[in-house]
Amino acid sequence: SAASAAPRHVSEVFDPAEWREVPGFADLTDVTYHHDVSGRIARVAIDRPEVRNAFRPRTVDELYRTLDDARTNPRIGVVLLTGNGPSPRDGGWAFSSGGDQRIRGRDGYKYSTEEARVDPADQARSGRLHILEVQRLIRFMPKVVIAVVPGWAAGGGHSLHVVCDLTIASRQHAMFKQTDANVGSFDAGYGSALLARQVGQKRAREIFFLAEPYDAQQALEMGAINTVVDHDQIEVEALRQARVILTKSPTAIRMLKFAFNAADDGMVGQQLFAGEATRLAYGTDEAVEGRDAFLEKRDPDWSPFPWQF
Ligand code: S0N
Repeated sequence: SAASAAPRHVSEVFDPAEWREVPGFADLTDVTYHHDVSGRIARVAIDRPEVRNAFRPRTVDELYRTLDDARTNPRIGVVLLTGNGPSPRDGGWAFSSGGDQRIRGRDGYKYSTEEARVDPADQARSGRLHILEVQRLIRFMPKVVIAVVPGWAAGGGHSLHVVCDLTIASRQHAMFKQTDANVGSFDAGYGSALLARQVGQKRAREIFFLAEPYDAQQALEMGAINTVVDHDQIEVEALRQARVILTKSPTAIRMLKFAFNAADDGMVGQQLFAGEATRLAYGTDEAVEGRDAFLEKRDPDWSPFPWQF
């Protein structure tokens, strides 16, 4: 969809001249969603800076909706995932502090009555752990997702950065801390296992078992993130990297992302890679001959197509 008017200023490091509001998303309350002026880069940001961008079920719904819109928009090639800031209460910065602990019930996170769109009687929608659906969307979308970390990445917010393809962090304010075990939760999927692939088993266990804070430089040195930049440059650098990626072949980037994922994603990883391979195969004369022969009710003529080695 074409982006429209110049947006309001949603974060101190956000440059309104670079971005446009996306039509159809005016009802968002917990997330902001923009496309860059070229319409090729999406910016999705959690917009609850007063609670370090903790996510409640409504936040997760909006993350899913905006990320899925970016996934299905054929002009978008790169997605920036970030958190708006600073907090109006104390000036603190965050990417995300994970699940909102104030509304966690015994069977998961509850939609509060304040999240007005949800009927409290709709039990099927309560207690959902659907941040994992957002993780899978990031992991499986055939586009590059960059975590832009201006402050705290803690708990489930830490896991969100882990599942992104690249991470850029603020030299002055980014902090990484895996607090899950402090509050009796545990991301036993990508948040831990993929982290171990990234930083090694000993480090990953230390990060979870001790729950100590690491600054951007320490995270860089352990291979947990890609880039450290001065705070006021974080979105400038994110846009720069996104624009470099956009100079590459979309098919090559898609195949590479699924290739990087495949070894760790088992048969699902193979399925995604295979799906892209099939899409490429459909473009060949050989596959066209197979389809045409069926439609024309004749035997296929494979003779022009050698058994290549
Ligand atoms: C991030 C921290 C370290 C920042 O510390 P700092 O800078 O001192 O700020 P605070 O004063 O602590 O915070 C400012 C205000 O924000 C509130 N707040 C912060 N984080 C949260 C939060 N997660 N939920 C609700 N409120 C939060 C503070 O309370 C404070 O407000 P006031 O002044 O009014 O009290 C520090 O804030 C911190 O440690 N935060 C908590 C981090 C945490 O433990 N997060 C939860 C970890 N668990 C998950 O995220 C679950 C993940 C998940 O969803 C999941 C994953 C896999 C499988 C299933 C699930 C599942 O759905 O359960």
